[in-house]
Amino acid sequence: MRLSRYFLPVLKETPSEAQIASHRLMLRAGMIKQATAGIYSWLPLGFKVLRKLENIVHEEQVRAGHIPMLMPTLQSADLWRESGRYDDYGAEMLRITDRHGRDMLYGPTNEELITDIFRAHVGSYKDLPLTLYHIQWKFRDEVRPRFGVMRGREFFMKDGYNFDLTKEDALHAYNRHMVSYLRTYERMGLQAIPMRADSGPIGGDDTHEFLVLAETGESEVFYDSAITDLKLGERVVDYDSRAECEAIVEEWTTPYARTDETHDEAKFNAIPEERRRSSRGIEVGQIFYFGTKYSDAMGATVQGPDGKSTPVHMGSHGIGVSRLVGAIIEASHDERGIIWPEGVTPFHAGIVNLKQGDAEADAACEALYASLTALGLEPLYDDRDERAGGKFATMDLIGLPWRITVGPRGLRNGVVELTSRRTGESEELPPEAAVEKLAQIYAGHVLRPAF
Ligand code: P5A
Repeated sequence: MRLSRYFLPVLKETPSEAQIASHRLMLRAGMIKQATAGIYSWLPLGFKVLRKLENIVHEEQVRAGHIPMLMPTLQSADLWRESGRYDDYGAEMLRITDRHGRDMLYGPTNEELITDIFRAHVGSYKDLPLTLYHIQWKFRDEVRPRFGVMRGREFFMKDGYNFDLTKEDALHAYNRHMVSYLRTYERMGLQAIPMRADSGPIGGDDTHEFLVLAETGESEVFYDSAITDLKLGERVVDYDSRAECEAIVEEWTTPYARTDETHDEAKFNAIPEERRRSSRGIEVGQIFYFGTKYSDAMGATVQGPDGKSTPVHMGSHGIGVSRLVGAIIEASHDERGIIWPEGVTPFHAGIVNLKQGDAEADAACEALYASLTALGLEPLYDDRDERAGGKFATMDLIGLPWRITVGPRGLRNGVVELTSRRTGESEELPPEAAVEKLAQIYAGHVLRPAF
């Protein structure tokens, strides 16, 4: 993309309404614009990051054997009356009446809708196990929407639902989700720690929240620092293997890690003092096992191997996709702007032309642009006729992990400058070597979602 042809409305001033870094930076970098309280338009740069996260979530869900689909945002109130949640959900639910006077709602979550699909089409244990998911906008009329996309009213969530014959099968689904979520967050360059939590209006006893440690997080968390050393890394996981999934869950749930809702002072104090930590965290996902809560209420049964009708065991699993954009920025920025991890960056590298209009500099930038594009990378070329300082400030603000600076002086010596946004370190090297280095850096990353 050439910056002269892009739509990147960066702001010079720091918006006064934004209290935390990610909100400020998303506004300043032209990623979002508030439409009304807690509801945002995703401008091109923000939309690109959102799509990258969505893509990673899809890939990891499919890898775990889960099946993508799409349910609508608007739902009928009748299903929610069946489960009893129409009244229970309270003021957070946005209720709408259609022209025929029918009660509708903008879905805050989809347990009822998916259970209705299940009961209409699945009748036998032979069709289990089944895990369906979608990534769709949700609406919760939060009392205090704040921090931009972190606590929105309209937000983008991946929500998945497992249907199993027995509790043991459903617990395997729970474990499988925990492992696939760990991998999902790692690919986004994040450490999200699973912590025993409270189930709230979703219900059930078994639930873990995934928290990214950050001072601006809304949750208070307590943990054993040993858990921060764990990493899935390159491990290949067989998601069908109960033992493998269970072992990984065991590894991550043995060190103490809880939110304030379930915090146990005595257990916490049993951790050696130097490893006891309490801090703030951003909740970027949550998984639940709630047994037959919805299948009992809504008659979602299958015929078991013994011929008897039995309610299915269910769980649900959510990732806050739009919140993650903010969470990644909270975890990765400095005073100059955002620092995208390679796995989610909207463009792979910026090209800064120090002397737009200089035939040699222009040609070198065009050649770099073509070579990077040919490798499947997406460069953002600042081809505007602007001062170098302004171009650097924009690149630093929008946070591309790598910048190639091209100027007549360097070109006379056959070199360009490659700079890491994270470390600030630069090296001078021939243009082809810079391209080669970027190819190596991005090897192993999925480069381009469809758009
Ligand atoms: C699990 C999927 C559920 O709703 N039902 C379907 C279950 N869980 S949850 O924890 O309530 O939400 C899942 C994740 O969505 C994000 N989230 C939000 N993001 C932005 N703004 C909000 N107002 C908001 N509310 C929830 C969180 O990341 C949460 O973990």
